[in-house]
Amino acid sequence: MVPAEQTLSEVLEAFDFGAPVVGAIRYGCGHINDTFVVHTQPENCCCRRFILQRMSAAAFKHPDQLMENIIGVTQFLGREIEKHGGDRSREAMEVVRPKSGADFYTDSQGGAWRLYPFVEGTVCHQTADTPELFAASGRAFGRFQQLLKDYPADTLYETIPRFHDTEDRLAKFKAAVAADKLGRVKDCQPEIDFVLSREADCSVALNALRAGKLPLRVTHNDTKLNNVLMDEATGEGICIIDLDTVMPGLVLYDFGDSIRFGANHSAEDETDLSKVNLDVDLFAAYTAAFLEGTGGSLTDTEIEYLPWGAKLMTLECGMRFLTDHLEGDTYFHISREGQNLDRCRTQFKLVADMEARWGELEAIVNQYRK
Ligand code: ADP
Ligand code: GN1
Ligand code: MG
Repeated sequence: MVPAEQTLSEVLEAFDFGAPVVGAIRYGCGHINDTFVVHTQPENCCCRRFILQRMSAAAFKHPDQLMENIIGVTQFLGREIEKHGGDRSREAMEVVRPKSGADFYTDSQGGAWRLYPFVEGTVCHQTADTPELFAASGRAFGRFQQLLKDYPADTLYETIPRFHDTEDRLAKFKAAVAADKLGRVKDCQPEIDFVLSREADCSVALNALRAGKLPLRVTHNDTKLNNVLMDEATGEGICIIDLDTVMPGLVLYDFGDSIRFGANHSAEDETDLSKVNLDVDLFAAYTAAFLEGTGGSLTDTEIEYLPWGAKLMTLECGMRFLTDHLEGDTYFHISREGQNLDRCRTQFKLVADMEARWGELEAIVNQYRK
């Protein structure tokens, strides 16, 4: 794909912003899409902003299906939020169609672009500095899960096939090690061994699903702290964003991915591993708030498996970063060489911490079992 800037002016022409565009610059810390904030200047009124995104061609092979999912989900969420007396313009995303009336715009280089109003008066955090903040994100993700409980799951396309199929992620990882396309295997042996000694773990959630112990639900599947917008005034999580991977999944995926990213005080690509530690207090705060958000709807077994969600999502994500490092960084955006290996190492440090403190995690979760 050409750099997104190359077709940006063509793309800006394709949408009606309702006022003159005065600028568009890169925005946010996502690893997948190319995100821009567009500033417009309405007459006699303050600036109105939009989020303009080129969807990742490496991640999403069918932008048409992806956008059908997102339009369906955002409209459904909007109606549910209204029913509950909320403000859908701040609490649900809304797709702004291009002038053509299609769901998205395809540029002259084949890039697929979409537009959303910028949700103003919100903050997007990269680290959970306090348990209160992390709890607020947990309530929001739990509530999101609840709001979608009656969504017709069979109408959703699988935007990334086998997204959280940890067994499949393991197979892809092994294939990348065997291919060793860039000769990087020699520098990652401890990390490779870390995965190989945990092969059996990769089947724990899938075995429970196959045995009928865990139900499929409509899940977000990418519940990082920076995928929820927090109200600037109240600190509550109000709008869940990054809906690209809303698909049927296990609730432990949503719980686990939040813990993976947020229950520590370091950046995902921190190179000083002494700074990367699981914060059990943050784990507890999130657990309580997430369960509150789900309105007590999880089964006893789902709750019992929550620590596994945390460990599996962290192990899987580390494995994905390492796979991408071995394959030449074609999936996750990087800003420096070796960044995906650094990201992998933080994940494995967190997995090791979870294993060391497993009893504490189980005890916290047990408090909430019926
Ligand atoms: P990626 O898939 O690359 O992570 P996201 O959809 O999460 O892309 O967007 C990247 C960032 O852009 C988010 O973390 C957030 O800071 C910001 N963002 C996205 N959508 C909105 C929105 N509607 N209003 C305000 N900020 C947004
Ligand atoms: C990506 O899109 P973003 O940056 O919120 C990725 C997640 C990973 C995460 C790791 C579609 O999330 O699965 O857990 O990076 N999203 C996709 O930070 O692959
Ligand atoms: Mg994101």
